[in-house]
Amino acid sequence: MRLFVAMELPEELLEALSETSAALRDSVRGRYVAPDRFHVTLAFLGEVEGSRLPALVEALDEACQYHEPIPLALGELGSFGRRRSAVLWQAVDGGEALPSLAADVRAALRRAGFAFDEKPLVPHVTLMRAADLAGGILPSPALAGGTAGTVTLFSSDLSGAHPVYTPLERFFLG
Ligand code: 2AM
Repeated sequence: MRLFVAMELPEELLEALSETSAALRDSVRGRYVAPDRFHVTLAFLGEVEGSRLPALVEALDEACQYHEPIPLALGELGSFGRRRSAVLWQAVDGGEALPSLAADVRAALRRAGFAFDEKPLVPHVTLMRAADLAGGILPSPALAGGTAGTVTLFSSDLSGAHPVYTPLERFFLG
């Protein structure tokens, strides 16, 4: 199965992200991410054998147990990739706590022998894919703050028209 580890977001952030996404609809063409799939990825593992799930859960449990819930604030819009086919996202600021949690999650994965995408963490919530940014001016994003207390192991099923993310296990902070 295809797996990734992410933070689910508090209601205040989800509402503001939905507002930003709605404002973008008027100015940017591309594929919108449905609000029920908004999350902040901490580590992307890709394909993992189902038989390795218990070891993975144990590693994540260990990484999360010493972390407290994290105050998060939404920031500016940013993008990855090409101007005419970009991943468009809104930044998430969790101070030192968020990179520290991600670093501990990644270290625990490494110790347990799980490979993951080693790109440096850029904390963000993806709002659009294949976004055409060549056209107009982007709207100002809606801002909000709130506390996130859950790290979730998700499976990602890409076989249908839209990705389906399924929470497999939740790890509560604090
Ligand atoms: P994103 O964080 O920019 O949205 C499931 O695919 C999630 O893992 C998405 O949130 C995706 O991008 C993130 N992700 C991180 N690295 C990835 C990679 N190398 N391939 C696919 N998805 C990746």
